[in-house]
Amino acid sequence: MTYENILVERIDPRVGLIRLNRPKALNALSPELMAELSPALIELDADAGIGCIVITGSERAFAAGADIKAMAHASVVDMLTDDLIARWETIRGVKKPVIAAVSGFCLGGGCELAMACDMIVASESAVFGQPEITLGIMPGFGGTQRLTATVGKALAMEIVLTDRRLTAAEALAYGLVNHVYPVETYLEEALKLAAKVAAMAPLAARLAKEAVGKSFELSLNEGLEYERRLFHMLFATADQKEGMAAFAEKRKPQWTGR
Ligand code: DAK
Repeated sequence: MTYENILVERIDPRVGLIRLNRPKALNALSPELMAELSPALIELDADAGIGCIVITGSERAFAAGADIKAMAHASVVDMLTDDLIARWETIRGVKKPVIAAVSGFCLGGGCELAMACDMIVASESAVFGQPEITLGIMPGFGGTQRLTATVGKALAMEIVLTDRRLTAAEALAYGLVNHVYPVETYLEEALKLAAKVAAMAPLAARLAKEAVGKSFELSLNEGLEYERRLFHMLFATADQKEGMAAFAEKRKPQWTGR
C-alpha cells in the first residue's frame, strides 16, 4: 500500500518505523492520516520479520492533536457512525510492542496516541498536553483514563481541565515517558530501544505486553491468574526450550518465534 500522510520503513534489525508526515499541519491526525496509520500498523504487526514498531513525527511535532479543521463541522451522528473510532482503536489491538518517539508538540489526540503506545521516548523539546477543553470538547481516546492511571488524579485533572502542559522533564518525573534525550538523538535512541525489544523471544514479548496491559483492567487477583496462564503457555514454545538451553550452554539464544 502506498501512503501520503505517513512514511513506513523497515529498519534493521526487526524494527518497523512509522513517521507521521503532515509537517505543515504539525502532524494533525486527520481522518486520512488515521486511515493510513491503521493498515500500516496491522501490516507491521503481521510481519514476522518485525519485532517492535516505532511511531514518530517530526522534531517540531509528534502530533498537535486530531485535525481540528476536519472535526469542526462533525455532528454527534458523524462521530458515532464514522469508522474513525475503529481506526484509533487499531493501536490497542497491536500485539507487538510499540514505542512512541516524541519530539515537540504532543497534544490532544497526539498525546493519546503516544500514551496508547507501550513506551515513550521523548526529546528534550517534547511538550505533552490535553488542550481539548479549550475547544469546547474533552479527550476522547484515553486522555482521561491512561493519563490519570499514569500521573494520578490531581495532575490529570489540572491537565484536562486547564490545559496545563508538561515538559519532557516533568513527563519523565511523572512516569509518562521512559527516557528523555536531546533532539538530535531521541529517534536514534528510540530505535535502539526498539531493537533491544525486537531481539527478545517474540511470543514471550507479545504475551508479556498483553499481561502488563491487562493490569489496567483486572483486579490484582484476576491479573495474577491471567499472568499465570500466559506464563504456563510459554512452556509450550520452542523459544522457552531454546532460551533455557542457551543459558545452560552459555550461548546466545536463537529465537524462532515458535
Ligand atoms: N488540527 C488541525 N491543524 C492544526 C492542528 C490541529 N490539531 N494543530 C496545528 N495545526 C495547523 C495550524 O492550523 C497551522 O496551519 P496553517 O494555519 O499554517 O494552515 C499549522 O498547523 C501550524 O500551526 P500554528 O501556526 O498554530 O503553529 P504555532 O507554533 O503557532 O502553534 C500549537 C502550535 C500546537 C500550539 C497550535 O497549532 C495549537 O494550539 N494547535 C492545536 C492543539 C490542540 O488543540 N490539539 C487538540 C485537538 S482536539 C477521537 C480521538 C481523539 C480526538 C478526537 C477524536 N476519536 C477516537 C474519534 C482528539 C481530539 C483532539 O486532539
